[in-house]
Amino acid sequence: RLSLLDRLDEAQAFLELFFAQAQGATRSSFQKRWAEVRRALIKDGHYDHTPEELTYGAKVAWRNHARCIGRLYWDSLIVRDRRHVSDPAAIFGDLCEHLQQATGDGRIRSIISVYPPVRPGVRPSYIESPQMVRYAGYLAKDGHVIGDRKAIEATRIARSLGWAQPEQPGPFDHLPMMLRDGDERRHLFELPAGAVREVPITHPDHPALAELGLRWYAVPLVSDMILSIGGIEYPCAPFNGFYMGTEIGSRNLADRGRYDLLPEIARRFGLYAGASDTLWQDTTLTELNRAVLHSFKAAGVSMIDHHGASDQFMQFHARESAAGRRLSADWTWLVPPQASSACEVFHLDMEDLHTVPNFYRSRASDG
Ligand code: NRG
Repeated sequence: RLSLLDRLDEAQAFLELFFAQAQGATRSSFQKRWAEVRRALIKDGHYDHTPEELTYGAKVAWRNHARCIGRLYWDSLIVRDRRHVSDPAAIFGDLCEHLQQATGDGRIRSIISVYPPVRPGVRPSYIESPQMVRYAGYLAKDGHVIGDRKAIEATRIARSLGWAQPEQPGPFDHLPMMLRDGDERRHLFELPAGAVREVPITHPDHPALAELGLRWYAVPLVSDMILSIGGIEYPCAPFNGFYMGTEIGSRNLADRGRYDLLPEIARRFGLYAGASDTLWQDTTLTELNRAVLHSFKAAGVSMIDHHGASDQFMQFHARESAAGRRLSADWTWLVPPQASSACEVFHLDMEDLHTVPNFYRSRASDG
């Protein structure tokens, strides 16, 4: 992606940033490291980050990511340096440990695992699945869908690669994780039983919701983004934080292209009214969001509501300004899909500055 000149520029800028924040760093320690990195880049087109550089780079990539509303605690990211783990089976095994560590007892920890970077002439393994945990989607001949509509294609591919789908397809079947090795060969791995913490969705006042048997997994572990630090790209650097309720309540379970549950839930709650100006969809969305927040809280699994997330983001914004940094933010991604104008972020001017270090996608995007 980057030319040698761009790579040199990014490396220098990153090292300047790193040494400026590193305690007790002197101009001469930067000069020494930069001379070394510059030589390596010119000679081999590559340099290796020290563990400290990698840790700081991953944190700053999060701090810079314009589409994330949850950046206030960027400095508390736990960075697992896994650059010595390279084959798909070993990566998958290691990621199972990441998931377990992140899930804990429900108080979710924000973690990133970093596997080998791209080197000149050598492409490392990477993960094709957008997240470690995904639910399958099945399209019946009559057009009826079971599960996540967005995963219909991935489910078909998994099956064609030998995944034995459950005899009785259900709405929340775990898809196997799909990795590619350096030769672009696909490898499938099934998540071990018990590895995935899930939360059954119930409503505080409407027992009818539990009858639908809805659930969602606790930890969003995003696995298809490329981490870019100082001109070096890490195509396999899966990370997790925790959910904002609307991701599940307003999108995953509600979008027409996902579980499309609004009509069904509205009917069960007696909210369905046909005419759009009764705002039955708005009311149903609110109730579904209440249910998601209530269920995660009852299960003791970390989750933030969108008002809390908006407030945290404003705090992040204030801290960044105080540190003399310009805010890079993407309004279309940051503004919650629920009660948008009641959230302060709706009223904030934003611009995506595409700052590096950062995370980006080379493949189709996932919300
Ligand atoms: N909307 C997606 C997940 C995207 C990332 N969300 C996070 N990330 N909260 C979904 O599965 O609904 N994170 O790292 O916490």
